[in-house]
Amino acid sequence: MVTRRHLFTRLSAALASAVVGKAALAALPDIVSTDSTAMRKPLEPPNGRPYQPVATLNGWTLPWRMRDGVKEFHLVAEPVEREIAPGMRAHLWGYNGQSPGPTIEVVEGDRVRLFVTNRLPEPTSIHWHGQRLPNGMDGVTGLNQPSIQPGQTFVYEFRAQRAGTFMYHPHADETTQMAMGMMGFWVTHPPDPAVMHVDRDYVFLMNAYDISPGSYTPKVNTMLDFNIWTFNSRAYPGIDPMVARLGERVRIRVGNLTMTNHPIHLHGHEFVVAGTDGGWVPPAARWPEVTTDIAVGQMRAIEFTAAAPGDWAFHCHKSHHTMNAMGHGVSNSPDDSGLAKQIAASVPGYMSTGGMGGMQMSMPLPENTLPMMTGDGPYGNIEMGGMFTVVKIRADLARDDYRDPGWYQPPKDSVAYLWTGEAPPVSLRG
Ligand SMILES: [Cu+2]
Repeated sequence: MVTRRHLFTRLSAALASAVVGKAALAALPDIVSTDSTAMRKPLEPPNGRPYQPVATLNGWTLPWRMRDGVKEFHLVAEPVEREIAPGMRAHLWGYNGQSPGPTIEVVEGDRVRLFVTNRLPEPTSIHWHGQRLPNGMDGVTGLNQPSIQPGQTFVYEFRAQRAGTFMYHPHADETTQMAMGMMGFWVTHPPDPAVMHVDRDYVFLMNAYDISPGSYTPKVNTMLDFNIWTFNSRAYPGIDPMVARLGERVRIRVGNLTMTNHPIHLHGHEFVVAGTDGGWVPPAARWPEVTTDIAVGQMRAIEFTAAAPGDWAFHCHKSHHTMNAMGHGVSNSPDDSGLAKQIAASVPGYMSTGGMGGMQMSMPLPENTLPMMTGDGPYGNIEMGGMFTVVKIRADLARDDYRDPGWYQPPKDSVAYLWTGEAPPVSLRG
């Protein structure tokens, strides 16, 4: 484990060769870093204009330093270790200790200065996806700037011109660097906190990895056949629940930096798409949905009123995206003929994907490998992995409480039940 002191020592050495001028070097903000996967409480702004902070699933917001009216952030691109879910860790690249990097939160009109230090073994750059900014701050290697060499620190500076939902990611060796987990969320809040006000504002990025069972490092040349589908580099049951008090207005902002689209589905409620990559959707132009497709490179902000108490599933509706590694590359024959058993007798390790519900926990798995369908619920195995979590709506929740309230206790006689009467006679038609 690298200690903080070591990090600082390494940083000092790296900075000796940095491209920024001496005055800027002396002014570099401290590096704030974490190795935690726990969701931090929304960061109330200690200075600057007020806003309502967001909650990052299994993540956090990067503190800034206010200097002469400019919000200064320090991002460090570096190798990190991320727990994907209990039982599996991955060797990724990210920012400030984790993948994804910390969320950046500013207010429309803020002057922002971002110091980006490269501690990766290869050049990088950083692109502020969706922002209006000077062309030279857009971060495309070769087009807008030279790449940030290992050890160098670059400075980006612009005014946050439009409230909305944004992302940051490299525009250098992209397939490798995003396949390794380099990305982060950015929220620009409206200047008036009463505008587009919600009670809870959750954010996360969708990302995907190809990590062979028994290994730790993503295969970066994979283009399509990923086997770990994640929200903020976490797979269910490692993903935080999104909790809300009954009646609250809830916003969930999602960015997609995988290589495919994800139809995101909420149970028990209708929502509207209140924001896209380009800003807020005018209220008259919104329509109700229970699923919305989020294409590659897109951001969506959905909103709904937490109208019904309970534990409501929230997930990608591509069913192989709610499965972990074991679901990929095995035969896909649902076995109702006993064939799988016959094959298994002669082919060691053969499994069919059909009919496997409920037996996941008992199967032997390679080291550092998540079961395909998992998650212990109040009624048994939830049989979900990957891009799945739970919206937990409770009447008795404090307004600032983001902790997991445990499983829902439904009112008596409100749960589907086993029918135990007589079977009716079979009637044939025609
Ligand atoms: Cu999906």
